[in-house]
Amino acid sequence: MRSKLVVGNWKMNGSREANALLLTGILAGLANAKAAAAVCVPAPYLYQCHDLLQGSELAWGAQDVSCQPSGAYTGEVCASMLQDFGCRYVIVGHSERRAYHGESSELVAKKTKALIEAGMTPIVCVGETLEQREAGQTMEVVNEQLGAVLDKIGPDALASIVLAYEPVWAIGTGKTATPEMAQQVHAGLREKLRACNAASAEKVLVLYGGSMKPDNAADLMAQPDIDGGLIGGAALKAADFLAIIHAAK
Ligand code: 3PY
Repeated sequence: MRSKLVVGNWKMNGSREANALLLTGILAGLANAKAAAAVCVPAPYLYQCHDLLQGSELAWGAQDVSCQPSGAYTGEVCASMLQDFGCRYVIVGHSERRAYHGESSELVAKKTKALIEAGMTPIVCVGETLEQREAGQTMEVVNEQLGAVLDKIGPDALASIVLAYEPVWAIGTGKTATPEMAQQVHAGLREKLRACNAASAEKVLVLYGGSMKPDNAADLMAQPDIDGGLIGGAALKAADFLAIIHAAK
């Protein structure tokens, strides 16, 4: 039986004042949650999470990382810096990075490896566009994205990742995959994980992302292969984020 995990992806939102309110609001409502919870915040606010959340039940992390260890890479942030600020999770391969920053599956795989080597948990995002879904290519696309990561990290490191299925057509659109549609893809992803390392595959958390909200979270997370959520807009309101966390049974 896998535990549940709910992670807020704040994207490029926040201010010191708003974050303090949001984080204290979340902390106030976490008691008796059955799911573990985390927030992935913009890099400048990692120090604030480090200050406010240390010793609490709410973990924190970042939304991207460089695949390089250090050096002349202007604007980049490397894994050891994220670790310095107590990051437990780091999102890699979010579709917004693949689409707006041209990130390839090979680059996402390198970032994943860098994070594992630095002792953090990568949250590896995969997902298909609407055109790809309509062309019947969903599994082909997500298996290619996942496959690049598995080839790079190898079977022994499989248990070190969290996977997130985020259909691109459900991100920021308010559209959500039905629980059955999402479960079908999650089950397919689990099969691919099993082919890599059967024992570790049962332990890997596979989150659903893409307009998960308080009113659909319970049904999505009741599916056998949906182990939690990667939450966009609803993670920016303490009440909504807490409702999702508490929807996990
Ligand atoms: C969304 O739900 O919009 C997301 O992109 C979560 O990562």
